[in-house]
Amino acid sequence: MNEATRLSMLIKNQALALGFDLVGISPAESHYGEADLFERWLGRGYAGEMNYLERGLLKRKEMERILSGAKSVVSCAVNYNTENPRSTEASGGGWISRYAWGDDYHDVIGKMLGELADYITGLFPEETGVRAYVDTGPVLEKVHASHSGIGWVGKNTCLINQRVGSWLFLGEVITDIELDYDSAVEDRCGTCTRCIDACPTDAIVEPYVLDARKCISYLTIELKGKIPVELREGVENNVFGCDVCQDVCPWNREALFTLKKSFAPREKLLSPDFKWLMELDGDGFREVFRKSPVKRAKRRGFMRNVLVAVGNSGNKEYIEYVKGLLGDNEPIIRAHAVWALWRLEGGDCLAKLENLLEAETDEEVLEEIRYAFDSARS
Ligand code: B12
Ligand code: SF4
Ligand code: SF4
Repeated sequence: MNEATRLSMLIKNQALALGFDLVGISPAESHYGEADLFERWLGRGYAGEMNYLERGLLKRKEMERILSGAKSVVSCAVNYNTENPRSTEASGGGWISRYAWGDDYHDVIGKMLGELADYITGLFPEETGVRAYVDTGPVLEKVHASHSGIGWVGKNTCLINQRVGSWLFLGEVITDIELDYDSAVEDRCGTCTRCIDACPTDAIVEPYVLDARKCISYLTIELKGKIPVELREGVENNVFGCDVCQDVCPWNREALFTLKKSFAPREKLLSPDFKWLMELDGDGFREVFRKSPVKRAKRRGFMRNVLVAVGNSGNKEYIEYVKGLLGDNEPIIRAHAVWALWRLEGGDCLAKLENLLEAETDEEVLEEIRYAFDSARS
């Protein structure tokens, strides 16, 4: 057995021992054709406000800029699927996407990758270059994972493993040591188009290409300001992320379940009750979403999403709760409360909105009030 083969075996065994479900290795090549497609994607404006993607373009294209002498990428994946209903089966309440039901994967997987990186450096007496990333690094993670044979990138743009499905978190250790490389697996989407057909906002604009600006995941997690009014209806009941294009994927029909306790759902986050969500104040939000990926949206972003979903619910029982948020300290929450109230009450809320006009000074909230009046007139 040559040295690269021996080291690759050791590293893969260690990754599995640390709890990764899948591991594969690919060369740290600079110019995969995909990097050019990524640039074209940016050029079309599909990244919306995610400016960090463009900022990291050169690093994404040339790994040498991340780690001098980079030779290999050890791609790892952890399954986060649990035995709970899909978004397409659940009824009532909001929807927090599956990946956010348990602990924040950045913490859980970051720690595992750190241990793998330490193991790799410990294999050599002399200094070895390693960089470990999960999600936030300037790395095209799906591209590297697919070249390392742990799955293919499907038409929904998620990495899918034939055996495990696509409920996977990805992470990688980049290193300057020479290893044995795995080969890519074939694309098994075939003629299927379920994800494209099911996407509520038509965000998959062509097979394998996502316009993030339309994607509910982007609108409810990444976007900082107001959700564009014309896209709010499409958000349906999603209050953080979206699972639809994975829930309908045949490769997830018999997806395996995770053994990681960290990703077990926190009870109240499964189809969460809207009344409960609308009552969360700053302390309540911090308490419920401690160590959860949802904390990223902050209360103001999360409550914005909740109000859009409540506005879409058509359920008049929520009116009093929405009214309670019309006086919130955060303008973005007041703005979306106006919209939700208009959706639930229609013309009946105009007198209330008229009263608000007198005290409101924030332009974004005023814009929503004017929108309700204009819609009532037309
Ligand atoms: C930005 C980002 C997003 C954006 C953009 C999503 C996207 N499809 O890339 C938004 C906010 C929408 C998002 C959503 C989600 N994300 Co995200 N996201 C990222 C992030 C940080 C960067 C990905 C990226 O570079 N996107 C840019 C585009 C260009 O990449 P791409 O889709 O791979 O682009 C390829 C295609 O467009 C193709 N292409 C372009 N033009 C053409 C033309 C033709 C003809 C063809 C064939 C191909 C083609 O080539 C491009 C390059 O390969 C990664 C982490 C990372 N560092 O990689 C996580 C990551 C991709 N996300 C992840 C997850 C879990 C999610 C969500 C499931 C979360 C949720 N439940 O809401 C959703 C899934 C939505 C979806 N259908 O993809 C996981 C994916 C795991 C997996 N199994 O694939 C990652 C890897 C994070 C992680 N470390 O685990 N995400
Ligand atoms: S995550 Fe939801 S909105 Fe985004 S592409 Fe998939 S189905 Fe469409
Ligand atoms: S739903 Fe069909 S087309 Fe979409 S990713 Fe899954 S197999 Fe591929």
